Amino acid sequence: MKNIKILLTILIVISFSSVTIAQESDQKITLKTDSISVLGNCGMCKTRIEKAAMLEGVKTAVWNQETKILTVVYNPSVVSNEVIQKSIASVGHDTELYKAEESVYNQLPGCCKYPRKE
Ligand SMILES: [Cu+2]
Repeated sequence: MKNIKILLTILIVISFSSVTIAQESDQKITLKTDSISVLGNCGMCKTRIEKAAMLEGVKTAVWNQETKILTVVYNPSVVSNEVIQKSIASVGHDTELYKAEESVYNQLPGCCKYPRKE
């Protein structure tokens, strides 16, 4: 009988903790994940692009050198896809929505001068 009581207590504790976990994952659903096409060449570009994308409200930003796709996880109530793209364009990298200024692009190191679409 005592064993059953202990078992019941354990079950109750487990069900309470799973409710807490469910609530936490509900909060995570408010984060958005977007894939953005960003032009660049090398590892230096990757560092520059990801740094520019890490604005307030951005949880993770990972740029794939092969596919030229940036995957961002962000809180849409703090920052937007457009603002992130503008920030990346401002450091010299063309995104699907914004082109970098010619003068900024020209200041990139030689290895980072990716072929631009016209
Ligand atoms: Cu580069």
